Amino acid sequence: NVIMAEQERDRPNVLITGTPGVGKTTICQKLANKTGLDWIDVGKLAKEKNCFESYDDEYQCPVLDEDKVLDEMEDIMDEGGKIVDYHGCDFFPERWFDVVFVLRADNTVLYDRLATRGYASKKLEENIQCEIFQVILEEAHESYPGIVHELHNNTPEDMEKNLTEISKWIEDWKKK
Ligand code: DAT
Repeated sequence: NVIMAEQERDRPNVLITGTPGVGKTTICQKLANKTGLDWIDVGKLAKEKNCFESYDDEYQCPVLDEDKVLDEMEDIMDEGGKIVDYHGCDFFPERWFDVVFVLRADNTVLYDRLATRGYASKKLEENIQCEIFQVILEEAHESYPGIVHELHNNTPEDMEKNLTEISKWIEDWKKK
């Protein structure tokens, strides 16, 4: 029973998503320190548990075996108190999350961050397009209607503000 499962969590499950480079890793790490919730980096988990089905030569990245990732995460998510970090969100079950934050960055800011990361131009351009067309924001709204918050994350000041807002959301949830 979906509703029962949600009520049984005594700490919320939070999804932090957005295009690569918007600042998910940085925020999740700080948030985990600040709130005591556990940070689940889905890309890292997939690597550790070998959840890849093939390798994409064009993009030079492994292709996720989504079903295997979900199997690996199921028991962990049941515990509650998880901050999930991934650049996609449409394959997780809706019932896993109490709130979703989509981080956003302006395209010039994102361009610089991804160029610094050494992304090849095709991959870089596609990620910028993804951000401009709000692909992940729309994916989030479709997958988790009513619980999605968009946060702009261009500057260190933005990051502090976002950390405060997400931490406050978590504290308020626990009080309810
Ligand atoms: P992601 O995990 O979404 O790919 P990241 O946390 O690795 O992103 O951040 C990408 C780079 O941008 C990294 O060098 C840190 C920097 N960064 C992240 N958030 C920032 C912010 N709010 N202001 C300035 N720089 C930021």
